[in-house]
Amino acid sequence: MPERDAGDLLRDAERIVVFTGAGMSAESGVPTFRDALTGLWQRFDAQALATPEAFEADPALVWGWYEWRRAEVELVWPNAGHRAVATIAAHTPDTLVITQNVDDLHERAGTTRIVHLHGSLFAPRCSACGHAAAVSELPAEGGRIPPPACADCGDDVRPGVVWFGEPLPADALSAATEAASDCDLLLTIGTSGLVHPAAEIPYMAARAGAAVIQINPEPTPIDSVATINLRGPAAQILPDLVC
Ligand code: BV8
Ligand code: ZN
Repeated sequence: MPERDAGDLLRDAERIVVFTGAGMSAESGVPTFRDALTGLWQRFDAQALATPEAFEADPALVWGWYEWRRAEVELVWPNAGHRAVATIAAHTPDTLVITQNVDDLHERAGTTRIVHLHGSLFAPRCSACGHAAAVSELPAEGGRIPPPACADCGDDVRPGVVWFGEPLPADALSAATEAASDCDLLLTIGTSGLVHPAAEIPYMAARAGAAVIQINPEPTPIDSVATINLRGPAAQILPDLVC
């Protein structure tokens, strides 16, 4: 029997997980995690800035970085890859998007069933009492911006993202683990597979017997479990898959 290609796997799948990383948003122009270090922040290491310790040491620096990144996301649009993912979900209702990204481009492309493993730029909360805070007016310019005070307890509001050294939201991680262990197809798109425990998702699906399709211009550790490797940019490859 001729080997089934990615389009066949997609057409036949009944339970799909789409696992995405920063490469999913690259063609929209969203700076990837490491590219988001320009201007004031260029002398920092992203992994050092995206930590509770950095926020503790200099809340205005870290809050300013996230507000600048949110402003960047608000300037761009979902790309053809995000729209193709929304088409997949419309065609196969039992599709869950599990993203490591903190932008809202999957939502703006029309996808509704999404798990944000690393939180969102659009869900600030109080660093003390956890009270959800309003998304403030976009900053007029970049730079250090003192975080707003919590309306409930007055403590600093923090970005609604998961920092290095912080646990992933338990509900998000269990929904993702459950879906990955039960799907019959997992698409992994634009992730280097280096950040744990999110990086374990494709391996969970492969162990459970799912087919794994990887879309990435570069090789990654996930090559070892990919049924099919599509080497190239998501916004070019995905639309051809769904047409
Ligand atoms: C935790 C939000 C424990 C913030 C982010 C096990 C082994 C090793 C290390 C660890 C481990 N367990 C824990 C760790 C430590 C750490 C970790 O994994 N470190 C790594 C770096 C070694 N993990 C943690 O700290 C996690 N927490 O485990 O807590 C715990 C448990 C209980 C109680 C207390 C503590 C938390 C990790 C979450 C960190 N937050 N994001 C923010 O955004 O500011 S992660 C952040 O970096 C992004 O979300 C992304 O996931 C990650 C990587 O970013 P990028 O490099 O930009 O993107 P990506 O890796 O996806 O690479 C881009 C890819 O796209 C490339 O492959 C490229 O080829 C491709 N590409 C480019 N263009 C395109 C494309 N693909 C397709 N189309 C294109 N056009
Ligand atoms: Zn509070």
